[in-house]
Parts: sequence; C-alpha cells; structure tokens
Amino acid sequence: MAVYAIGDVHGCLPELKALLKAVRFHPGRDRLWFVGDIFNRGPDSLGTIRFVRDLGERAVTLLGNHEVRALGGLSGRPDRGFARQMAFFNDAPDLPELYAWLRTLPLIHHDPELGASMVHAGFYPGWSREQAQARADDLQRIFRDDARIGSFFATFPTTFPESEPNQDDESARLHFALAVLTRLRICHPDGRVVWSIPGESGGTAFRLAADSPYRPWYRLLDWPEDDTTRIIYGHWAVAGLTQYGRFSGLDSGCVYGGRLTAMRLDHPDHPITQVACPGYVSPE
Ligand SMILES: [Mn+2]
Repeated sequence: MAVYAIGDVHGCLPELKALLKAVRFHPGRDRLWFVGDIFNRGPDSLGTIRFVRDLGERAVTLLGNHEVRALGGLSGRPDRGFARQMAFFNDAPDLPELYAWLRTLPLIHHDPELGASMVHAGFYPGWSREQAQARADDLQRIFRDDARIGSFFATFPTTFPESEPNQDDESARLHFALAVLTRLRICHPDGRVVWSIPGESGGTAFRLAADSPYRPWYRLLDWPEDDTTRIIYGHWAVAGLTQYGRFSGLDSGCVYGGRLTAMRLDHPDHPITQVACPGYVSPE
C-alpha cells in the first residue's frame, strides 16, 4: 500500500487524474490525503468534488478555506466571494449530497502509525497538538449539527484577533481556530498571528523576504513530543513546494500555472511527483 499526500487541487481535475496516473495510484490498494481546497478557481470544481468524494475510504480530505467558504454559503450565509466564485453549486443536481459530504470533512488528520499529520493552513504556535485537535473536533461537531452550523457562520467575523481569545468567549475562540487552521501563513516572532501585511494584497501573497520581521507559522511551532511526526500543509501557493525540517508545504500553485504535487508518506525517501498545469487563473 502506498499513501500519497496531494496539494491544493482547486478544481484542476485533468491534472489530478494525470498525477494519479503518474504515481500509478491503485484504488484497490493505495490511499490519498488531500490537503484541502480541492475546488474553486480551476476548470472542473464539481467534477473534482465528486471524484474525490467517490474515492470513499481511499481518501482523507481536509476542509480548506474554500470548503469553509462553501459551508458558509450553503448553510445560508453566502458572502461576496461565495456568490462570485461558487455559482457552480447552483448547477449541481446533487447539491444536497455534496453539501452533506463537505460537512463531514475534518480540519486535521493525524496518523500516528504513519507518523504524519495534515492541516490545510497551519497550527497556532500557542497551541499544543492536543489543543489544536480539541478545537478541530469542536468545529467538526458544529458543522455536522443542523441547529448550529447556520448560527456559527451567521456570526463569523471578517477580521480576527492576533492571539486566541480567552476561554469565556467560546464562539470567538472557535472562529479564530477555524481561521487559523484554514488561513494561517505568518506570525510575529512571539507567535501572534499576522493576518495581513500593510501594502500587500493578502490572499495568495506573503512571499517573505529574508529580512522580513515575520516568520512562517511552522518555524514557531514547538511540539517537542512530536518531533518525528511529519506535518503536511497546503494553502501557500506563492511559497511553492516547501520543505522545512519535518514540515512539507504541498501547495505548488497548480491552478496558477504551477504544478500539482504528490508526496509519498509511507516511504519518506520516495521522490516527490509533480505534474505541470497550463495555468487556469492568475493569482489575485
Ligand atoms: Mn487555501
């Protein structure tokens, strides 16, 4: 059995199929880990969601910020981005099934046997592994609960604090946690989150200069009990394929004309596999 982690697909179904062919993915034997953001921006979002969903137990798929935006929109709080970018959902006769599937997806996947963990964007440096997992579990319970998902997104803010809100504001804590797990890229050296840099456009930006006062989140994470666990993340297309110690950033900008990346997890020395993409959209 081979296990492959795959970077942000963003609706690039032809490239995903080419990548699976390149690694000789065997559906009866192998497993896939998707780092999130499987749809939006690329040429076949609905096809990609259905393809990945139909892999069933052969794939683990995380919620990325695009899946989260879809959950907000489909649960009754379409923001501008949802209305502008995700009209394809209106054309889906199987929308109820797709929405139901999206609501089951986790925010963190950890496999102790394989010695690997995956998150879409990153972990807040102030959390232990257990604290990160507890918040992800709380969020997943909300998304699966018909009575709670609507109000969670109805009160979802557009800006977030630099540090985790204190314990008596449960809703603010979970909003912050969701933003961190699906959007984090950089922090102040003391671990406070930097959500935007003045003068930079945000979104896909954050190409950190060598003399930047900020740090990528993974350079601040100190989980000594897990120093052998590899951590797989996506979301940072501008940084491209990144290897920093035990951290692997797999968003290599497929939909922007970069590549789609597969990393074999059960054989750490196995070379990375990539397929090129023609570039369906320009970075924002
Ligand atoms: Mn993302």
